[in-house]
Amino acid sequence: MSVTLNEISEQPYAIKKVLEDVEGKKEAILDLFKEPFDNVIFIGCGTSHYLAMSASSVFKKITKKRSETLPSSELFLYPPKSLEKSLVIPISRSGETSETVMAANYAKKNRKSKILAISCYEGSNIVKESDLAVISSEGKEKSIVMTKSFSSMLVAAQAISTVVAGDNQFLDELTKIPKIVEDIMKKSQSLAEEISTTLTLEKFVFLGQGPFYGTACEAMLKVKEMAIAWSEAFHSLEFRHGPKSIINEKTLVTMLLSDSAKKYETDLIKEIRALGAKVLTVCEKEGVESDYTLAIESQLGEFARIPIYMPILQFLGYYQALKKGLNPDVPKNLTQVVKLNFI
Ligand code: F1P
Repeated sequence: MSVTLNEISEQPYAIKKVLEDVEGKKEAILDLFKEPFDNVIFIGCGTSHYLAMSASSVFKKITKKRSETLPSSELFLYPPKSLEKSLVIPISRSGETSETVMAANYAKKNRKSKILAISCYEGSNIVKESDLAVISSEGKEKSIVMTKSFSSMLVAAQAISTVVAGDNQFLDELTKIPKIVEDIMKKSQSLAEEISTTLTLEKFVFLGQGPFYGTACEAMLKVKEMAIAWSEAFHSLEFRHGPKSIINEKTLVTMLLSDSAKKYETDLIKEIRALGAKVLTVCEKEGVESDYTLAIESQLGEFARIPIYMPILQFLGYYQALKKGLNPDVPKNLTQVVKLNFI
């Protein structure tokens, strides 16, 4: 049995456990935020960078505070000003990725920033560098590609946002996610398998606005890593401004439908289909004309339901790999952790 397939299916439990970890660290999180940070910078590499994008979007919305995202390397190569008044939130499954550890080290030692780490490994270097850490203990993976680590660490970031904002209504929404992900798992798997077995595809485009853009980037990376296929991600409405020229009849465009941009995204789906691409729409409820639809029926707002969109996106990369006779557990050219010998 594939480790990746198992780990995709283990997401509900990993999410449930990380919510408990945040619950246990509520006071420590509130203590840390007593400092009047003028910016909160989420950083990461690869999947964790894309996770940081969605996490920062949620943080801004829920806490109404300033936040931004950087790939870890940018933080120490092109450091933003006033780092000393910033909180840096490094996200790293392993907690050992060289650029992320280097960035945290730079921010702490050279700029006296505070560090709040999100990782799957308690004893990792990134946790050692941090003033506080939230750990997704069940997010640990044998697979090289990140799946349950992504969704559980994203929920950790969402839960931290609710603690900082004192927004119990949003926290209540997050506690519903494990069961909804459990309930959507089979439907996600069979739809991804159906698409991969019935369509001959050569290009994959993932579209998302706001909190869904980071998630679209992560879906793009899953297809690249597991299926070694051409894939790109864009803010939904950016697709018209040039990239749509790549559409052909072997293109699958996946729309991660939001609430705020739904009207515009629904019009765009019509246009994309008229150009000959197939469209998979991942959304809250049925009613959007599409070639394939996964309606999650979560009753949750757009900033809460992001992790529920993940299984179908991960299964898509998985089944595309199988279709090409590839082993998703052993992606080409990749290692589980990138450690640079000069850092
Ligand atoms: C993240 C990462 C993944 C990538 C591969 C190597 O590492 O770059 O994005 O898919 O698994 O590691 P981490 O900092 O989250 O451990």
